[in-house]
Amino acid sequence: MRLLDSGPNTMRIVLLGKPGSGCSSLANTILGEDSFRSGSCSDSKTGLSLTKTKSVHNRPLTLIDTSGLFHPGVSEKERKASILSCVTECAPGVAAFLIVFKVEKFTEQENDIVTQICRLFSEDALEYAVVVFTRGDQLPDRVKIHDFVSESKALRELVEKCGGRCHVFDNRYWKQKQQDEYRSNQFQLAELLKSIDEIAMEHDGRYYTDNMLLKVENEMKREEKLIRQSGNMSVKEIREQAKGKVVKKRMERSWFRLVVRFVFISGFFAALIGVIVPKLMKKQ
Ligand SMILES: Nc1nc2c(ncn2[C@@H]2O[C@H](COP(=O)(O)OP(=O)(O)OP(=O)(O)O)[C@@H](O)[C@H]2O)c(=O)[nH]1
Ligand SMILES: [Mg+2]
Repeated sequence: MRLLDSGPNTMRIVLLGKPGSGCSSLANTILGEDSFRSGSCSDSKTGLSLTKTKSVHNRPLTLIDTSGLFHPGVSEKERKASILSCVTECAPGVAAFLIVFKVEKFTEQENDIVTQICRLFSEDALEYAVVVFTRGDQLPDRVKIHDFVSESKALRELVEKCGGRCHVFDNRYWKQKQQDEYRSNQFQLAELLKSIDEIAMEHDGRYYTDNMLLKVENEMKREEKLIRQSGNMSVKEIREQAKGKVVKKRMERSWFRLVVRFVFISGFFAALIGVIVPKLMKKQ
């Protein structure tokens, strides 16, 4: 675990959700500008995570939009690349995970996203997580998001694991100041930021990290050192190049490992056949 202020002086907030759940729109609502593309022209088709850093209510936030990470029907190679892209953006650690759902029935699919998040990071990630709903306009009148959550056992249990933190936005209809204070993105953003501060306080200012993130960070630091020696570049440019190099090297390593495994397994079966077949022939 490391302190929030170590490394780049920003709080990395990662948005994770089922395709189309509203991650990019929510990131735009939080930043107050259209930095991420949403809808049919979304950036998620590349499967790569995108980031934007901005001061929001005096907090330097880096939002990591991972739209595309959980897209079904992508090849193993594409999935690996999108996971690596997400991990390099999150390293060395994450201040908060926003698990994004629409206000609609919580099904096995939504549950599966949570399982995948815990597999990619770890169960401990939920201690740093906030459940955030989009399409708040679909909440019935006077119903608050905690009432909606309490109607589903699975959702209730998830929110409990996330320290009871859950908020609701409507990226389309709650932009302007509403008569109902609760149904307003400004109000919900202030509440969300309080939850993020709460997470930092609960962990004494330490952000979430794990072996994978630390390993990737170390690899990036090594790459950064080499890049720095090779020319005059800004810190940001060096970091971006290092991310690209780590992703490329890790992709190559994973293919190399796959080939070695294939050669090993085929060799094993060839040897097995070489031993068994002659023995069977002898018996006959
Ligand atoms: N009514 C309403 N529409 C929303 C809301 N949030 C997102 N949308 C719409 O839902 C669609 C998907 O939103 P995105 O922000 O692209 O969702 P995403 O999770 O980033 O989607 P992918 O990147 O394609 O996986 C877009 O057409 C948005 O305009 C919301 O709160 N209310
Ligand atoms: Mg998106």
